[in-house]
Amino acid sequence: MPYERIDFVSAASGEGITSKLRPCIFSEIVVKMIEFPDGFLWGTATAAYQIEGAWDEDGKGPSIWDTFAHTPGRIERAETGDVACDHYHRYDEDVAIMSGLNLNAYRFSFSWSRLLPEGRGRINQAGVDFYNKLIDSLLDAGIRPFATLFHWDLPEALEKEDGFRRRGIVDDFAEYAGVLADNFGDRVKDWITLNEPSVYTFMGHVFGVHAPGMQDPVAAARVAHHLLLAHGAAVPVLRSSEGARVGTTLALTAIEPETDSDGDAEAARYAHALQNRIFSDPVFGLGYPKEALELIPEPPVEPGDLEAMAPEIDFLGVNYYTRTVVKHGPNAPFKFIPVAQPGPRTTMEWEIYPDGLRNVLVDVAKTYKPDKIFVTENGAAFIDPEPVDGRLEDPDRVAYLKSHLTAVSQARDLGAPVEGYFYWTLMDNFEWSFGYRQRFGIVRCDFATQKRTVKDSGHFYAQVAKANALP
Ligand code: GCO
Repeated sequence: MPYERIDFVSAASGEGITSKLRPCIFSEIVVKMIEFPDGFLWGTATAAYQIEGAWDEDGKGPSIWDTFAHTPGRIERAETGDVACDHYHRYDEDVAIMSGLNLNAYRFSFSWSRLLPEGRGRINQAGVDFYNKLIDSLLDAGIRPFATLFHWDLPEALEKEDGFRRRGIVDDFAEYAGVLADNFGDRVKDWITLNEPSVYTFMGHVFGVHAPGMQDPVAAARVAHHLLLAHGAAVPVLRSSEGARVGTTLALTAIEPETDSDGDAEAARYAHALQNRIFSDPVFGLGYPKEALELIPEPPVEPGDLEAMAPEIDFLGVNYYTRTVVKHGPNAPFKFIPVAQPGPRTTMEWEIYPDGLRNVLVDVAKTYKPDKIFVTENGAAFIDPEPVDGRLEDPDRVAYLKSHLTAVSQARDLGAPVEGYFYWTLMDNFEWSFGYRQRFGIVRCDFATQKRTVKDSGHFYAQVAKANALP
């Protein structure tokens, strides 16, 4: 097992051994460690709308998520991100928590409408000031910032002009990228253009359960195409600041056929094209997969677009949560039928399936040969107990971390150039249409008092980050 180091620990000291085990030990015990390479990044990921709050403070313009969450019936229990984790006012405390957890990287997103309230043109200096303070405090704490440009909270002003359905938004996005590079590029070196364009496209424009709440497949095809062009336009702008490394983050799901039959294999090809390759193929210069084009309305491709979507990037960000198991369904709307996932689930009803993370990482490494891969999100929601005397026990999340970090290590051994892992998420936060019910954090956030409590999983993750190894 190439990814395990065997350590021999003296039984005399009994270090790390429970008292129950001690009597059984004759001379030595074996502690297996999975080690990560020097410089491996240990972080958490968040997104502006999910944590910042201060939705209309200090000149911030509204985003489509403000509008959506304020619309009755859209979010469970009518919850909103108006206050969320109040990170806008408590960023210092949150950075101190990350530092206390030995983390050396942090993925966050900029709120476009906090910086450019109208989406373009006038810059809101108070927004610039906030992100300057956040970035400086991260750097002071030795935490490397990874900044996402677009984590779905489009300025409402641009949505009024048809959002990502309008081709001209590509220029607006490039202008926004320039504002970020100019103001923060001296200190932020790692940039992520988009977060999960597939989720923004489909949940927001086909299923209507995310902002802007549309159910229009033709619009969705335009959105997908313009997101890819926006990514392509932003890369050179960001790259123009010295030392910048630019990538993008895709939601990738492990797709598995239910059986070995040819029909199930065909279903898996369609599911893979629709859920994964529809964005990853164009980003890496392969254009839209033909199976995906059979399933969605024609994207508005103009000459030169396929090249424009595929500038060279420095890394791929992979968000992985679960797998999709499918069976033959030639007459189903997307030519596959999802079947029930067999394994244990999180409270999101997502199967806990760490092998899928390994398989996805190995698959993208082989298919697209990115220079580097970061796992930019991976995590689990569970029902947590209340803290008792400042301690919160969340053994399921600890087990989830262990199994998924093992999968990352296995993927590395199989050749995937994974150089960092960002747990989703730092602290419990606004989980989109689920509101605050789904808790993913390694830090509990009590939304009534804004008190933060590090969960057992947070303490466990801190040990991993410190040792650069998984005990
Ligand atoms: C996404 C987003 C995050 C989510 C997380 C858990 O994947 O939906 O990037 O904002 O909160 O994935 O669902």
